[in-house]
This record gives sequence, structure tokens and C-alpha cells, in this order.
Amino acid sequence: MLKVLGRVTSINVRKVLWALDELALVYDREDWGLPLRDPKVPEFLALNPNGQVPVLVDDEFVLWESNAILIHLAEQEGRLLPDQLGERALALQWLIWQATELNPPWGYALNALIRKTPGYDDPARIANSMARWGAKMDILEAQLARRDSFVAGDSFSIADIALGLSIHRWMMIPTEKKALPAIGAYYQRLLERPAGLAWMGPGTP
Ligand SMILES: N[C@@H](CCC(=O)N[C@@H](CS)C(=O)NCC(=O)O)C(=O)O
Repeated sequence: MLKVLGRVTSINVRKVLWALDELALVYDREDWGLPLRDPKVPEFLALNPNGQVPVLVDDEFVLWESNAILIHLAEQEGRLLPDQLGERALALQWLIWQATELNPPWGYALNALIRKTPGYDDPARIANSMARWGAKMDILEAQLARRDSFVAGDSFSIADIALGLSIHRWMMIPTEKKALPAIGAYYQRLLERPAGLAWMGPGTP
């Protein structure tokens, strides 16, 4: 039986859970990650030396890095990634961009405005974090304004799962934000999927 290690308050864990539900795969989940269960213990570090969630365990096979897990599940099931080579490459481009370009700028703003982490209270740094995050959101807005379906083509892919949860973060951050209509429409489209609603709908963190 597939097992996911990770707390559901993590969007990286929710990416994996969303993909598993889209693929109708049965799995168990164990809560790991602070504040529920510290992953920086030998038992967990033996599975993921980064001490981070999610981790996918499939008998002897262990995989970490949420987007690698998404690719693995999609390839294993032959779904959620386009067959056509160019479209597939574009889906992977947006998936990698989500982790390397879109996510890093939000760290300070998230700690200040949602997590209320002590020491994250400098208004200039919050503004800088929001501005850098907003600049990346503009790139996604321009891409989505060119199409009224999914980010890399007409079919839903794992890139949409990763981007959807990043957009959810943006929607949840309690500060004034610019209008991004194409992103707003795309977010609603993703929420029409039962698994999208389950993992980033109302009431999810
Ligand atoms: N690049 C990693 C990042 C994983 C990550 O940052 N996980 C966070 C939760 S979102 C974590 O494990 N934090 C420590 C904790 O929860 O104790 C991935 O995409 O899987």
C-alpha cells in the first residue's frame, strides 16, 4: 500500500494527495512535520535526509521532493502528463518553475502575514517579498490569459496541481493584492475538480 508521510497543512503534501485522488489511488497517510511530529529524527531522516515532508513510501521504494513524486505518479499511471512531447515538456517547465521561481519569493510575506513568525515584522521586507512574488504571478497571469484551459494545454496535468496550490497561497495571504483575472478564473476552474476542492477549497489552510 502506498504511504504518504506528511501533514495536510503543507501545500507540498497536499500536491501529492491531490494527485493520488485524481488518479484514484488508495493510500495511507501518516502525520509528520512540525508541529505534529518532528521530521528531524533518525527514523525520518533515514527516509528523507532533508527532514522535510512529503515522502512517498511504496514498499521498499522511497521518494521525496513533491514535484518528483508528482512526476513519478503520473508516469506510473500514464496520466496527468501530456503524451505529446512538446506539451509534456511545457508541463514540466511550469512544474519546475513553480518550485524554483514562483515559490521562493513568498517566504518572508508568508512568515509575517500568515504564520506570524516572531522576527518577521519588517514592513519593507514584507512589501519586497510581495512585490517579487507578484512579479512571478504576472508571468503566470500572462500565460493563462492566452488560454482558457490549463497551463500547458487543453488537458489537466500535474503542473496545474502544483500551480493551483501556489495560487491558493496567494489567495489566502491577508493583504491587498493586484487583480489577476486570468489566474482567478483558472483557480475557479481547478476548484471545479473534486480533488481540487478537497485539497485547496474553503476551509483548507
Ligand atoms: N522542495 C521540497 C520542500 C518540502 C518542504 O519545504 N516541506 C516543508 C513543509 S511545506 C517541511 O517539511 N517543513 C518542515 C516541517 O513541516 O516540519 C518539496 O517540494 O518536497
